[in-house]
Amino acid sequence: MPKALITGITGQDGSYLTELLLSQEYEVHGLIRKASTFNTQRIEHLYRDPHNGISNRLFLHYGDVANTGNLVDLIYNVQPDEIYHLAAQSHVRVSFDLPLYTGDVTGLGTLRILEAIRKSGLNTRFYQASSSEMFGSASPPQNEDTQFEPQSPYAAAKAYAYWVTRNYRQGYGIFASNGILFNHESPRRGETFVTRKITRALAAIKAGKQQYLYLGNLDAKRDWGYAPDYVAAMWKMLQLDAPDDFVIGTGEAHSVREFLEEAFSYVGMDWQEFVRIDERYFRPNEVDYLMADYSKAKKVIEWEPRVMFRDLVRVMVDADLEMTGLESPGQGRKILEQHHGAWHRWDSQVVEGLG
Ligand code: NAP
Ligand code: F7E
Repeated sequence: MPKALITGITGQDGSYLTELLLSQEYEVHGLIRKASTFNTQRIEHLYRDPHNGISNRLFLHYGDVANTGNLVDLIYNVQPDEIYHLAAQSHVRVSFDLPLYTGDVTGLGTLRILEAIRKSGLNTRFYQASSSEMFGSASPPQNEDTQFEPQSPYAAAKAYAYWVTRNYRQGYGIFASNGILFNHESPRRGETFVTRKITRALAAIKAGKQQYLYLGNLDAKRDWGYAPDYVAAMWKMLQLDAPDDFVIGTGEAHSVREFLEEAFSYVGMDWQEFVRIDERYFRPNEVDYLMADYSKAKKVIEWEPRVMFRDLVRVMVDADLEMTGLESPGQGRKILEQHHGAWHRWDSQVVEGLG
């Protein structure tokens, strides 16, 4: 039985990747932070129920990627075949408020794990969660050959992590790959990222619990895909004969304004009546336009996105309406049943889809 270690298992991607690996009969180990409040909601459905037949293949370990000793012990004790390093301070706006912390966790965290692998002498395959933010102000479309022009402490930390991953691959022969993922979203997306902030607010406004939605720059364009499609790409990268780096995205870009238009019009509302601009959400530097050229991934790992922009918006709106106790138009649910054979929700019923 292959063994995987996931850092960031409690995050959006960590939860979907766990479901994928468990469905492929992996034994999955996850690093979680000790918190005074619950931080395991996204994976609760996987490990809480002793009768689901999978919780005996899922193991959680306390730790922190800022803590070198704990990572060395964990990797030595678990001896994973594959490590998916997803843990990060992942919010770009927050990285301007916490630049040193972000550098330590998001940048040096990667080096700590690579060093632990090197010192352990294990033949572990390593996945680094690199980001399209590294491209920053480089012109679209961006691919593996595009030069990085990072525009935030987050992006600079990710660029550092990208390069040490390549250094350890070239210098020490470690199977270490970078997935350069463009924005990917879902009903499990953190509530302060713009897509989820919009779909949650839309549901709260419809339920009469919120009057306005306050946002920052509506002109930024992003290449938004669906997170479960993207975790499949991570896994595919580590199944290759040799390590390599890949851009993953949809090849389509839309502005925040277009996201608002698509979401509100789906439920027959006019976003302009409800959205207000608040300067607090502007960033010292903005990334204007990201759009992936994922042709290398299409060719080499045979990866393609299944859920595109309009459908993604519908999936997220349906999910937030239903989680607020409202009826949804249901198009999103239909799309997921068609593409994924299951309806992934925040409190996930995707267990049905596990083998
Ligand atoms: P996320 O939802 O913000 O999850 C981040 C995870 O990292 C959480 O499990 C968090 O734990 C954990 N974490 C944070 N600091 C930690 C620390 N010091 N030690 C141990 N764990 C720590 O992020 P995501 O959207 O799933 O993204 C996964 C990874 O891909 C991140 O590295 C992100 O930067 C990168 N990425 C994301 C996107 C995207 O569009 N989603 C695109 C490109 C790259 P808690 O639950 O305890 O906070
Ligand atoms: O912002 C604009 C904001 O925070 C998207 C992370 O997963 O993807 C994510 O980073 C755009 C930006 O994502 C608000 O200025 C307007 O232009 O949802 P976001 P991000 O910064 O693109 C990359 C690939 C990652 O790697 C990161 O980890 O939306 N925007 N108004 C706003 N953004 C937020 N958060 N909140 C607003 O009110």
